[in-house]
This record gives sequence, C-alpha cells and structure tokens, in this order.
Amino acid sequence: MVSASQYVAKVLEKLKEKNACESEFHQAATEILESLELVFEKHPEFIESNLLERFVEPERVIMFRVPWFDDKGNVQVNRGFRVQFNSAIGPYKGGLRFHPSVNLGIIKFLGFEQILKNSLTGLSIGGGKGGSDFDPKGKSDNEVMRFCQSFMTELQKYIGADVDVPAGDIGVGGREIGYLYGQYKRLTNNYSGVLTGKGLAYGGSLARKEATGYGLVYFVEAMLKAEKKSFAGKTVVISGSGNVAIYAHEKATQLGAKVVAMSDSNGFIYDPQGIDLDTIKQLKEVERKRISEYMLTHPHATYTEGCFGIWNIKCDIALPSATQNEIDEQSAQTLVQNGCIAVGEGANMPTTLEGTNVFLKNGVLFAPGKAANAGGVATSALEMSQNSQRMAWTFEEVDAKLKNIMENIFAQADSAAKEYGHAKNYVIGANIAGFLKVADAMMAQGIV
Ligand code: NDP
Ligand code: 2IT
Repeated sequence: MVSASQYVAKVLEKLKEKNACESEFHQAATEILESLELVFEKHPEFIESNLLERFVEPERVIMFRVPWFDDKGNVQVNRGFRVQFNSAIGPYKGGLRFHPSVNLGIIKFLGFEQILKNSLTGLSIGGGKGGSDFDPKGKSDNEVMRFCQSFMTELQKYIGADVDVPAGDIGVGGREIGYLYGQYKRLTNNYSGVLTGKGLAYGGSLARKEATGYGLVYFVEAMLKAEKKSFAGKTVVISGSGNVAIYAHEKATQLGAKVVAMSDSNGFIYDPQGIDLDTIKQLKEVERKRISEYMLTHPHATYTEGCFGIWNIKCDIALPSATQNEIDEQSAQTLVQNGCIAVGEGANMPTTLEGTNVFLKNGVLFAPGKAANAGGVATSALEMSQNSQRMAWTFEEVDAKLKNIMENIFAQADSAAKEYGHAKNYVIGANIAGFLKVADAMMAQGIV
C-alpha cells in the first residue's frame, strides 16, 4: 500500500488538476491535507477506502442564473452558487457571500473549511457554502430585495431545515436574510428554520449577531490563558469593520484591551486613544458608509488609503476579520518584528500559507479561522435548536453556551496537536480534531 504522504500528495495533485482555476480551494486543501498526513499514518483503513478523495469532492454543486431588475428597469444577471460539500455529520450548514469577487473556487474553499469548522463545534451540522458575485454596495434596498428574491427563487429548491440551512457571510447580514426568508416562505408556504441569522421577530437567536466576534475573542482568550496571558492591557488591531470585526472589538474591549485600528476595503483608521465603537456601528450598521468618515468626528485619528497597511501598526494581538489572504508573508514578518504575540483569524483563511508559517516558526500563538471563528456557525446551530423547539433562549444563555463551545474547541485543537506531536500548533490540531469526527461518520456510512 502507498504511504500516507504519497497518498495525500496524490490526492492533492489530482485535486489541483481537476479543479485547475480554483486557487483558493487549492490553498485551503493544501493546508488541511498536509496536516492530515499524520492521521493517515495511524489509520491505513482510511487509505484503503479512499476516504480523502471522497472528502475533497463536494457531494453536490449548484450553480444558477440570478436575473433581476435594477431601479432603472434594466435587467441585470448574476451567478448564484451553493456547494453542498459534506453531510456526514448533519445537514449542510454555512453562509452565503455576496461580493463581486465570488467564484466557484472561493465558495469551494469556504465550504471545505466549513466541514471541519462545523465538526469542531461538536454540533450536528455538515459543511456547505454559497453566494453570488452580486455587489450589494451602492444598491438601493429595493434592488437588494429584488436580487434576494430572485436568488431564493432558485435556491429554495435545494434547501430545507433538515437539508441545508444557509446564513450570512460577507455582504449578507440581517437585511438580506430577511428578504431571503420572506421569499422562501412565500414560495414554499413553510415557516421553518431554513435560514439562520434571522431577525428576532421571526425566529432569530439572541447573540447570533455578536457570536462570531465574541467567539473569536473567547477562543483567543483561552489560547492566551494557556500561556498565563490575557487580553487585559493589550493593544489590538482588527481588520474589517463588518459583523465579525465590530463584535470582536466589543468583546476585546470588555476584556480590557484597546483596539487602535480597523479597516474597510478602501483603507484603515488608526486611533491611538482606542477606536470609538459606537461611531463605527453607526457608520457601518446604520448608515452603510466608508470608514474614512470616522475622521469627521475623530480628527485626532489618521486615515490611510489601502487596506493592507493596517498590519504595519504595532500591536500585541492581531484579529484579521475582513477577507481571505489579507496577511501575506511580508505582513506576517512585520507583525512579528513589531512584537505581536497572538493572531486570531476572524475571517476565513485571512493568512496565506507563507504568512502562517512565519507565525508558527516565530512562536506567535496562531488561532486558525476554522477554530477561532466557529462561534458564528455554532450559534446558528443554537438558533436551529431554538427553532425546532419553538423556544427562545435569553442572551445570557446563548452567550454562555457560545463561550463553552469556544473553550471546548480550543481544548480539542490543543489536545489533538499534543497527541500528534505538534503541541501548540493549532492549525494541525484543529484540522485533525475536526477531520476525525467526519471521517468516523463517513467510514460508518459506507462508500457514499
Ligand atoms: P461583512 O460584510 O459584515 O464585513 C466585511 C468587512 O470586510 C467589511 O469591512 C469589508 O469592507 C471588508 N472586506 C470585505 N471584502 C474585502 C476585500 N476583498 N478586501 C478588503 N476588505 C474587504 O462580513 P463579515 O464580517 O460577516 O465577514 C468577515 C469575514 O469573517 C469573512 O471572511 C467571513 O467569511 C468570515 N466569517 C463570518 C462569519 C459571520 O458569522 N458573519 C462567521 C465566520 C467567519 P467593505 O465594507 O469596504 O467591503
Ligand atoms: O463562515 C462561517 O462560518 C459563516 N459565515 C457562518 C455560517 C453560519 O451558518 O452561520
């Protein structure tokens, strides 16, 4: 029989050949598969049943046309996606991303990561992801609504509370989930928990909005605690100023840290006194404006065009929470030189493979996204539980469960890393711990 490393290399080579233009999927798969070599050494039965080649192939890929009328009466056409990657441990679960950069490779990398992330939560949810190359920026509410209605007209054929439960991601927040839910209900005449991140008036969960950012900070706090460190008194830089970034700021500040920089896709602000979160919430959640407008009310701060320069700001803890590949090798080196002790990925795959290696080699505590940002989807699963029970839990109940789940994910990643001889390497730990549960379920279910 082939060795574990030959087997992994062969599957990876075939994956790259079969999915030639999907660079983000190659990147996510390379990181995950290389960690899994250690698992295949211990489990030759996984190689015998060609588990890995089945694991990297989505169970189903849906791609569809999304036609809609803009406010001028012109017909616009976008492309919609839903990748139903793996249902071994539960119904497909994962967000929808609306951003002009969206393509199949991006949705596949996100869906692939989601399988392991969802497994780490300990809850019964499989991996999926979807979205569209639609750009909500600069569109009127009516345009966003017409787009969402058209998108759901097709998507509703493939989803269901026990089948596939989408949620938000970049460009999809409460407004979009509301329009999508309204159209689902209208077409199916079925009031069920088919989407998460819903408004509180129609089945949403308290603390879902806060969950990814809070969960990120809970995870990093657990990672720091293992080194007898904490957030108190630390300087923090957070990229992005969307859902994840805002609530990471809120929780880090509650724990005694000072957040000095945040960004959007145009540029970043630096406020040495600590960024005023109420202003950011007003600009981003209410007015949908650019972060540069922070300067109008906080003239002592500085604004710099371009989002990547944010990593030149000296900090103790970096929480990249905007998008993929925002920290490259150079930015990682700068962070290390500036004395950064911990990095927590709020975004999915915000660090390149080279950047990750810089952190690991220099002893920076590194919390990979699939573990550190799992609080969002975990709380989505709590929303699904509340929907099935027709119950609503209090904010405190949900938040306490979230904190417990994040501490548990840290413990799993930590113990798998130790067991496989790579203590404190939470990339390897999270990949292995997440994979083993899915692998066991796939083995038990036969060749499917
Ligand atoms: P939002 O749409 O609320 O915010 C995204 C933020 O990132 C905005 O500030 C946006 O700036 C910035 N951004 C987006 N794309 C780019 C880009 N290509 N270059 C530079 N900046 C960019 O999204 P979320 O906060 O929900 O998501 C942020 C990240 O967290 C994503 O990687 C997502 O996959 C991940 N994530 C989200 C979860 C959730 O529950 N929402 C759960 C787990 C992970 P601008 O406004 O200018 O576009
Ligand atoms: O990347 C993610 O985990 C999300 N965007 C959240 C998915 C969800 O189903 O809540």
